[in-house]
Amino acid sequence: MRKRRLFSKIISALIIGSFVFAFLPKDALAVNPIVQDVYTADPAPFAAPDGKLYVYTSHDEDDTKNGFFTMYDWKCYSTEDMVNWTDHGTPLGYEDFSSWAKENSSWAGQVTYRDGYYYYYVPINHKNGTNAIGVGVSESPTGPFEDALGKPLLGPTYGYIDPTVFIDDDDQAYLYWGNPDFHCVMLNDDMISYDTSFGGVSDNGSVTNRGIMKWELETGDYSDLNSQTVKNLQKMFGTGTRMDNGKLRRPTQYEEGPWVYKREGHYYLVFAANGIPERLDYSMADSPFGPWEYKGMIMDDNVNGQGTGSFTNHPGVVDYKGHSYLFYHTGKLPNGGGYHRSVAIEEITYNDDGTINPVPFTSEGVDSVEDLDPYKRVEAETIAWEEGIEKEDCSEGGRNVCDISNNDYIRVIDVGFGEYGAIRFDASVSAQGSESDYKGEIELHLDSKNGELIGTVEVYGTGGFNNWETVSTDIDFVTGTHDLYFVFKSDAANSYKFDYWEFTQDEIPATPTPEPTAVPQDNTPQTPTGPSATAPAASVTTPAPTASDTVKADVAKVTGLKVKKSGYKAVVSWKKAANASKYEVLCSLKKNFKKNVKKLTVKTTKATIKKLKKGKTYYFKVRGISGSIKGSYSAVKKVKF
Ligand code: FUB
Repeated sequence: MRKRRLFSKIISALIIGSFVFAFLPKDALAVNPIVQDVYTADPAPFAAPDGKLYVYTSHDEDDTKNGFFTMYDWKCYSTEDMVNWTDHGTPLGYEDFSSWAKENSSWAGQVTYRDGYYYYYVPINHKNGTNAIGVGVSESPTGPFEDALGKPLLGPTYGYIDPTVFIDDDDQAYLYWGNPDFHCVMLNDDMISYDTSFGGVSDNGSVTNRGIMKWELETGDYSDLNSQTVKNLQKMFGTGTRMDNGKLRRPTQYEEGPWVYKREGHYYLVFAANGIPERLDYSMADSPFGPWEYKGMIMDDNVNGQGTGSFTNHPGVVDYKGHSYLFYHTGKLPNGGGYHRSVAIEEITYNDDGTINPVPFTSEGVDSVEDLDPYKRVEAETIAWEEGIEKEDCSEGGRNVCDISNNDYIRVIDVGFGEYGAIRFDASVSAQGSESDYKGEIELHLDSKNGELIGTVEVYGTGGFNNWETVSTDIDFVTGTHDLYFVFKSDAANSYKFDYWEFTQDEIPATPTPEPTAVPQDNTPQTPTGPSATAPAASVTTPAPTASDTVKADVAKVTGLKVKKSGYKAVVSWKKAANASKYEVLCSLKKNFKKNVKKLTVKTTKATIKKLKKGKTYYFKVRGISGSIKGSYSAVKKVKF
């Protein structure tokens, strides 16, 4: 979704009155919807063997064609904390099934894993105009997936949409799907074929395709609503009231979007229910083939008089890091609606008997389950909330943030700086133009967009958007857990790109070795205790060195600082400082070195600082370092370029 200049869009839409108003959460703590730069729908969460939680979504195009779902591909995101989501781009599209698929039909799919491969079950329209279920395969959870069969796994026939896959504890895999009827097959171990050794039998006794179990929820004979068949179906899927032309169209609540899973011995079927607008209901069973028992609603389509903004809903349920989550979709992004949906999450709770407590849809969403570690590389496309930026495939692999303009921002929630704190920030950026072309800055703020400014990095041309360079700044010892805001400053649109970032932690002091208790040296008799009482008295123990013993000698102050200009570079040199094993060189536009700081760490007594700007005055200073010991800074040198 291009949500450039979000607020001006909202304002103009309100003025012209044609805007389907979808609220933008005003609560600074909002995490729903979880993706803001594109419209996402039909979430399928998957706790992968790598320990991450992935969510696969379908994708509503910005440009809706013929007033209907306009969907060409699927998206993938991952998290380790439930609030910051890393964008993995487009792992699969209808074009990957081009030998048999029709464009614009990439609807709700689901991924699972078996024996080193990931399988993506997706519904797509067949070239003959009906529906079919295909299967993509990949060795990576982020794809790319490719058509495993070169033909549909199921279909083509009407109503074959919304596959959900589930592997039971005995390793038997099941695939369920369908609107209006609900079906199930037992997948073979290869995950790309199914067991046809038994006759598919519908609930009302008619034999269907071999291997396909079918509950006829619309196509059956409902002329007698008091028949045992109808009563059985209603016990399993609820009593439906959906009418068409004065006739009951579906006798149950089941609509579409099934999600089947097992938890603590219970089998669950969660589904989109109650016609349009859809809510989410569920049934439970003691076996993967049922019989299902209808249990009621999990998520209403209307809370406090407010609708979800989407006439469909679609569930995905998962347990992750000790919590249970319901993924669903709404139309709550700006310009959102039934064909412009967005994925959201709520935590769900279970009762002792396995029943699920209903949850409302909210903008607050869920809390983080752990802090994000800023001391390892973090992809810039790892985002809880953003405004203005876009993401794209990166020339270095993965994704990067792009289309950056002035005051666009990214929020990352619960960044754990820890007790010892961050002292330095590095970011990988790229920009058109040469190293003397100033492009803008990235400001680092804590806890809000206008919160404490802890550092700023300047961005200059790197010789092209595919040439990535690291820019750095010192940070004034940030500790604890904070939300981190990257606020982008730039005079021009699309001025630079941002690939990843990382903080450096202050050196953690060595843990003092506990001093052993010395055996007394006098001849006072000891009271013997325990089996060692007969052992000869220990001789005097030599105490192990303590932390204070291991402190190295002071590092001498750096002297003899010289700065020579060489074009837009500064060649900085100084005299060797006693006990220093390396040196830290700082260069700043500010005399107090609080802002616009370039920092280099070198082992020699010379360093070159590049990309300085003509006409600007810079300040330089150097200090020696040995392990955790830092010497005093040299006198400051001031040089105009
Ligand atoms: O996204 C297209 C369709 O809308 C899905 O297949 C249904 O589940 C509903 O969400």
